[in-house]
Amino acid sequence: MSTTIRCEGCGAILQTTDPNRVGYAIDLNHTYCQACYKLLHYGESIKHFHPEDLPSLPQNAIILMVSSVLHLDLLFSYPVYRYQPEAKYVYIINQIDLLPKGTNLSHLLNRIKAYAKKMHVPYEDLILMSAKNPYDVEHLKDYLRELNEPFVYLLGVQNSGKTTLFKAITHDDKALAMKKAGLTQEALHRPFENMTIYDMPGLYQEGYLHHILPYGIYKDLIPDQEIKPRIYQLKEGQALMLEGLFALSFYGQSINPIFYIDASVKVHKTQEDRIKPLLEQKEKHFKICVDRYEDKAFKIPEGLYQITFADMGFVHIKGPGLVKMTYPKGLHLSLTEALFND
Ligand SMILES: Nc1nc2c(ncn2[C@@H]2O[C@H](COP(=O)(O)OP(=O)(O)OP(=O)(O)O)[C@@H](O)[C@H]2O)c(=O)[nH]1
Ligand SMILES: [Mg+2]
Repeated sequence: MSTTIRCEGCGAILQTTDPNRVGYAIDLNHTYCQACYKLLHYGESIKHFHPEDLPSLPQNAIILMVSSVLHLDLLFSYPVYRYQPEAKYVYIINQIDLLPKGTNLSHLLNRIKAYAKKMHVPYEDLILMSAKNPYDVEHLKDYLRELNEPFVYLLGVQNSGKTTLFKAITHDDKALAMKKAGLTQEALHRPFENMTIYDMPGLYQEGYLHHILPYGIYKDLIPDQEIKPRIYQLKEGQALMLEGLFALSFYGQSINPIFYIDASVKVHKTQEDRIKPLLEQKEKHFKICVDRYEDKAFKIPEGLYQITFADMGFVHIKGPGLVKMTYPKGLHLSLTEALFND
């Protein structure tokens, strides 16, 4: 009889034959595959695998669609309900602890509800929470008890916090939850009372930082603590540079963009015509990763709008106006209404 031994960090089937394939370990008795071991102990990411397959889901399932507040512009872009139309879909808007204290959460919730309606997305509930807040996790457990279905699946984009939630609900202490995108390779499962909770591999989102940057760099650009909004005043001809990655410029007299990004991300003011030479210089830092920078103009209507740049954060801008973003080719950018008032 053959048994399958899995890595307890990422769920991959352990194998000792091919170091270039997922799940490689020197010894099948190890708790972790080599990739998870190196990530856990040395913070080193040796290879980026993107799990592709989504297993079929049973009808009597609760699907917790986990999204980070940083990924909300793409919240309803995966037609996941097609995988199992009979399941109950509950949207978990996770990592709300990243938003500044005092953020108008009811405004955020109403915006998301309006967005779901516009996109004709069916859902059972929308829950705003933080997987790192024990009080929120207890609430979620009560909620699951009430629904009382045998199978609960955590689905969503990579790095949205599925494994963090899985660990919090089931008290698993081995699964790895870190900023490495695509960490969970295959479904992990554990009991929670009379239910089974499945932590699924993350859905791959093209255009996020992991698309162009190595783990060692992008892990420091993604916020992990409460974001303090940064307000800038720009006059005609001025621009802002974010690290060597993004630049924001505009057409008009003045603009007061408010950035929601990690505290460690350096932002500095420059002149619009300095963007290109500065990016070329800065490129040294990201040289191996960024092939080419592109420009994109955003026409901002009247009102408060949000430009989201990959999974790094977003900026709020009051329209009307015309804003230009310069960014590494291939990174995801979007313009939406601001999800909350400043
Ligand atoms: N601040 C904050 N960070 C969180 C929260 N939930 C998860 N994180 C962090 O987000 C990162 C990714 O979390 P994971 O749980 O590994 O994400 P995942 O969805 O399982 O990712 P994949 O396995 O790649 O699909 C980790 O650094 C977590 O500590 C949260 O509610 N608040
Ligand atoms: Mg995971």
